[in-house]
Amino acid sequence: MRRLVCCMAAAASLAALSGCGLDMPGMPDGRGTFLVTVADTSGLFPGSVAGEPFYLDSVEVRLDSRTHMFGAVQTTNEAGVTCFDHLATGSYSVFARREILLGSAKKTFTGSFTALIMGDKTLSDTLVVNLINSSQLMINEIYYMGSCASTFYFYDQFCELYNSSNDTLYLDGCIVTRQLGTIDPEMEQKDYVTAIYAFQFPGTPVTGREYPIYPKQLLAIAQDAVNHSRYCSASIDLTNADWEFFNQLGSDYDNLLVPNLLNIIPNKTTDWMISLGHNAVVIATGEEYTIDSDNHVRLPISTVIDGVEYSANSSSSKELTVRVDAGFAGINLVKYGGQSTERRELGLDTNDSTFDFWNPPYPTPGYYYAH
Ligand SMILES: [Ca+2]
Ligand SMILES: [Ca+2]
Ligand SMILES: [Ca+2]
Repeated sequence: MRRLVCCMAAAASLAALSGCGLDMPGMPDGRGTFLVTVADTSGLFPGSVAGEPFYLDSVEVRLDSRTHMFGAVQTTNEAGVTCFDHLATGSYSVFARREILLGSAKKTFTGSFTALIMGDKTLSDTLVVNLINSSQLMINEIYYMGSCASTFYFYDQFCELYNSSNDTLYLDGCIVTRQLGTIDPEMEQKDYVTAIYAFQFPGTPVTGREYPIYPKQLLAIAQDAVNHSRYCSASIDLTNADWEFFNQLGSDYDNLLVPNLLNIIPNKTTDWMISLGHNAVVIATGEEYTIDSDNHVRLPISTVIDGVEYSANSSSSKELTVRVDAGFAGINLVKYGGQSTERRELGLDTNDSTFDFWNPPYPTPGYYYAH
């Protein structure tokens, strides 16, 4: 690692890299070049100063197209620079990740942005990474694709939560939703998010201490806690799910051995069924919400603990504010393909699901896909 003290030095190193000479990512039709410089300003790296850019070597940088099927991974050099070339015109997501040992603790720094590559232009940009804050409750996995196309079987959907902190947290009164799947042009001006279905853990929000999730615990909430492989051989057994969505107003199945989250919307009889295409799931503290005139639930963003939007198509229009999730999980997933979407790394939450999630080949309720 070498700290560059002036911009001139950085510019010179960028110029030296023009035309790359690094590994080709393999897009023969493309002529664009993208120089990515990765820097930290936290002052946490040995030899760095807080507030000043410190260029990082050995950073894994991922480039994923948002407009066509393409992905490449490269590593920054001693000047903190890496180069992708032979790129086709289009929109790309850039993700950087670097681990260091601080004392005895392994810390992970990440950062991401999107960029537009046009024609044969060379684009240069600097990506500033930030330390992952992993002391929280988060959505770790959403399995929504279903497993049997022949019978349109998707009753095996589940949502998995993870406590990435070192403290026991409590789920009392927490709400888990299916978000309203519409494009709202005024979404970014609103201080709430809107759910079409909402289910709540028992207990008192915020202050309740009856329903723990222990440090590093993964907890699965099943649409229905049954052995789905009896109805679809490619499906999974969810009889051991930790919790179950149960709509007491409908004709929902209730596994009496698995505790329930109950529907909170008047006259709503539907189970927690989420879209197989494009949708979002939010968890909120449950301390405050209102029901609007369309019988939808408005959750103040200040009460949102985590939210994940998923879509097979990375160029979909956002339905969940970028203040909760800037990207999409589940990109390229196929309906009834039996694949799931899960965090790339336990506790990795940058609020950009395009970066935070990948698609393991099968669902892992209550455990993590080792990869
Ligand atoms: Ca149910
Ligand atoms: Ca039950
Ligand atoms: Ca899992």
